[in-house]
Amino acid sequence: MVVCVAENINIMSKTIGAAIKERQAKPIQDMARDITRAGADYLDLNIGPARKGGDETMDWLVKTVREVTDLPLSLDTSNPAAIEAGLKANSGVSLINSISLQPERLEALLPMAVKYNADMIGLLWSQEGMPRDANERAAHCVDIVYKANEAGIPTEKIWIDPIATPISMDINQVLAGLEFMSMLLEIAPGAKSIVGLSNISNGTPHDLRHYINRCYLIMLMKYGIYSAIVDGYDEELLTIAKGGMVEIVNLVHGMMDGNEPASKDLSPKELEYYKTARVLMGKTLYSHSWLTV
Ligand code: THG
Repeated sequence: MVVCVAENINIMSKTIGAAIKERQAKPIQDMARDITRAGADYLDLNIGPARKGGDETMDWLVKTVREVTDLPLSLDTSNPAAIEAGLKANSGVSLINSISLQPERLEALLPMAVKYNADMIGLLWSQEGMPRDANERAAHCVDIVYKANEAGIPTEKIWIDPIATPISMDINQVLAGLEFMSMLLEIAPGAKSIVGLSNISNGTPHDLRHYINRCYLIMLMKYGIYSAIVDGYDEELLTIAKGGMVEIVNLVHGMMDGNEPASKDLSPKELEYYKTARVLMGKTLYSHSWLTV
């Protein structure tokens, strides 16, 4: 079972963005109810950089969502004051999204995680920017767990995020994320993990994005991924996360073990996952038409 953090309440969305700016509760509450019913485990509340008035915005958003759901909340903004406003306003469980290795983030946010007894996402992003490979991710991971422990946060409350990037940009980063996941248990025993699945399919034609997200989730599950940031409206993805579609999961995991299925024997659904897994494993070059070739 993979813990599903729904990404849908975010300021980049046209309807939700406008509703947040105009303090219209209804579209947000309707969505929060829908996603709760669909089986999400957490709601990510993403208000972006929120430089001006972010604290008021997060306070309002948390209270608005709280009226219709008891789900734990992931507070997603780069404004630390807005994170704290969310932690104060939330009567339930909070996850800080996120704390990177940038000194000012560590300094501002680690004490908040302790004070409000919140879990934290440890984002493997440093002063030098994006990690280049699995080894750099491993080094950052050790660093952030050490610093968080030192501040009084137990490893069990740290959700490590290796940072997923679009497959249309660089397959090697996708592979590095997977390789890192295969190492995490040894690097940081007891730490949790989280990956933003939709990051991978950013830049992929809209109606095809779900194929990539679902297949990448299955691949991460091979290494025991703890949670994923997901589209809460993607039923098939939630089914996979909750332990369903076992045959498809076994097919993809078998491919990762080097078992090449006879593609002429595959059903259309299996073929869809087979082709997508080949792209995500770096065996077929990504192109927008990967499903039809
Ligand atoms: N790790 C962590 N936090 C994260 C991410 C991560 N927060 C932000 C992001 N990545 C996860 N959230 C989203 C939210 C929306 C989309 C992708 C990731 C998205 N939206 C559609 C689009 O832009 O085309 C549609 C927007 C809409 O209309 O709703 O792709 O990796 N820790």
